[in-house]
Amino acid sequence: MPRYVNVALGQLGPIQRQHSRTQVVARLCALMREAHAVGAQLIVYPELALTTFFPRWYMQDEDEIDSFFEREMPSAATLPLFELAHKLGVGFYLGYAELAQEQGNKVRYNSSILVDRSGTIIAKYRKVHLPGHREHEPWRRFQHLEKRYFTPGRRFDVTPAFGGVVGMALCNDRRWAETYRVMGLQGVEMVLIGYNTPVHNAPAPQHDDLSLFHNQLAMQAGAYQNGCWVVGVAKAGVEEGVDSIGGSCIIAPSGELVARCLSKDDEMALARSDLDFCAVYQKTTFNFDLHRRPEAYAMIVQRKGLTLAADGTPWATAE
Ligand code: ING
Repeated sequence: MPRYVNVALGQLGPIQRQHSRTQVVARLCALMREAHAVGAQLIVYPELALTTFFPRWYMQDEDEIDSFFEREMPSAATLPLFELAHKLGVGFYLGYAELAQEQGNKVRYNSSILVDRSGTIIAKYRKVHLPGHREHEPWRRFQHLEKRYFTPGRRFDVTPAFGGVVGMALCNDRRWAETYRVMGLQGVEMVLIGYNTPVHNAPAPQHDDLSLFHNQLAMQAGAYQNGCWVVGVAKAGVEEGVDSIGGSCIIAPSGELVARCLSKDDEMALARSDLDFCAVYQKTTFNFDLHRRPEAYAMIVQRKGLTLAADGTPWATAE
């Protein structure tokens, strides 16, 4: 009997600064009801899905920054989503800005949670790859201050859920092969990834026309090279004057797209994902036990970047 998961894309259109959490949660609930109506057991929402993408602004006031973060999950504003999940039997992935307390200190993370079909949080992830910059860079049309506002996470875990093995990542994580491989080495069968991706990438504007292509390429590669399903969900459209891509999609272990959102607004799309389809790749082409050669990969963990050798060359010196 195939292990089907009916998974829905819960794409959001723009969230403007004045939109309240209550208004956004109502939109998330509407998407969940739509997903439930077509048989979904899981719906995936974007990164930072409760507020506008605030790292686009340089802020110095601590209270203003903290106003975009959640101190508790669920809170009074987000509880209706958990209650609906319980009522309908639809689990969800939700990205949000987390204000954590660690040894009495405030720590800010770019986080996501996995909630099961009873409405219970069963996993939390904290974004490992924080893109952008730390200091105010006025030359940019808009900032991308994730390195300023968030502390990076340090691990990619997987969770037994929805009849299979589920992993989580956030936005920029999807561009790095290591993200999928670390979870692939834990037997992941479905990776859930919310994102906010501006069309314009200030350091490399020549990439702007390729932003949707790169979005899909990265996730298709991750899916195929690890024999897993990948579900990518956008917060799309023009938020506070900044246009972000849509392109939410569900990708099979073959690397093929099986479902996609077509708009840049709130939109639900569905795919019936057979988790047993992972084996067609994980037990053959990407049978890690049979084919991988870790003894040749040491540099991947030993080096952060192009560690220049004494003579200025980055390449490994032959033994
Ligand atoms: N956003 C973007 C992302 O990785 C980015 C940042 C855009 C990096 C384009 C490089 C190129 O999709 C987030 N939130 O990570």
